[in-house]
Amino acid sequence: MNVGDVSPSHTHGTPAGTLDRMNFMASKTPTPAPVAPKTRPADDDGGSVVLERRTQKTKPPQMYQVVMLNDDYTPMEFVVVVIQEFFNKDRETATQIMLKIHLDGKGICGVYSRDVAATKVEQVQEAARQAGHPLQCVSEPAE
Ligand code: TYC
Repeated sequence: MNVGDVSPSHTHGTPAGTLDRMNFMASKTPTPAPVAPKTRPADDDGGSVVLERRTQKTKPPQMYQVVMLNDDYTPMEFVVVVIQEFFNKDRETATQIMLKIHLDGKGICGVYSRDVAATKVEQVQEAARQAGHPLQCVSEPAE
């Protein structure tokens, strides 16, 4: 039976040729759905799976070093405590870093992601401001 046998196109406003096309399409065998790729190794490949090596596309994020600056007024003890507190250094390491800053004019207290470095700078500046010391530190790209 054809579609046109039930509803003749010319009496129901269907454009001429439409029913012919529908009957043509209905006569086609549907194409089979795509078969999912095998997730297990085939029987004859010895059970090995080869992974293609891809060129690495992402590079690690830029890191930032927090650099503390020397001045003539901030007490050494305050600097040591700040380095211990905000840069998680033990007392000996903090003392070495403080002395390096004192002697060289500046020194690296730690290396972090950009946001963490910015937060460290704010914490140091706020602690110095509250204590009334001119201690300064900045963050800058490492390497
Ligand atoms: N130069 C300071 C002093 O002699 C000590 C000091 C060290 C200050 C490190 C700041 O980042 C600094 N009291």
